[in-house]
Amino acid sequence: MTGLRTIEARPFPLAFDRAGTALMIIDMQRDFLEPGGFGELLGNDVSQLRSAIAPTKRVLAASRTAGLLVIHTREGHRLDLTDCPPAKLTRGGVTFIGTQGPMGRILVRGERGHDIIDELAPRPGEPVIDKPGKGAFYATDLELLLRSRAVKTLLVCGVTTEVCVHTTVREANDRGFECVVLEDCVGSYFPEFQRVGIAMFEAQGAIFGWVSDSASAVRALS
Ligand code: TIU
Repeated sequence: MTGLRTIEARPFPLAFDRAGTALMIIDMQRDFLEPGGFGELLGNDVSQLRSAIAPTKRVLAASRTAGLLVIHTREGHRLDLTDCPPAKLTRGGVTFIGTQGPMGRILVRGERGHDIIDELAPRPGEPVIDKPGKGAFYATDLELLLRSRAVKTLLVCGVTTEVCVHTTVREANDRGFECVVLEDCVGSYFPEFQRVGIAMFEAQGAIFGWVSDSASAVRALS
């Protein structure tokens, strides 16, 4: 399954080796994508994110066929919330995390709302990184997994573009990984944040990463 490929991307195409590439699907959880979860309780229209599901599903299928390492992440906390800093718990003066919602306790591990949506459910053997923060490298073993598999390039999908996707891509970029954000596979509750968030990756000669899309990724992997 080794072999050099090139993905069409902005600001310029990027060569990658499938053996050294991972697909990262960030926080495609019910708590962000379905009514009654953390996202909606924060006042957001969750339907804004759902357009990312179908293209991500196509990239996931192509990545599995190509033998890529597929990594899923979930934002959430321990049952006793000991890994949730008070500053996060009480943000805005209102506590949502840990309270009971229609899909269980908000952003708490093991609850229905915390889990990944059915459409993108992990397969047995695909690593799922449970993270307490916005970035997937903070307080997790993600870097160990990637280094152990000699991963250099990350294809990035998930939500939300300006929060957990941006934080994770910035963390990855500083650690020397090449990130390709697939713009139709990431979503924001705010159309202007989606537009500007995408522009920020590719500006200044790919200052944080490259921007591509699901069709280009599927083509490059086939
Ligand atoms: N609120 C928001 O836009 N996002 C988050 O809180 N977490 C993630 O982006 N996953």
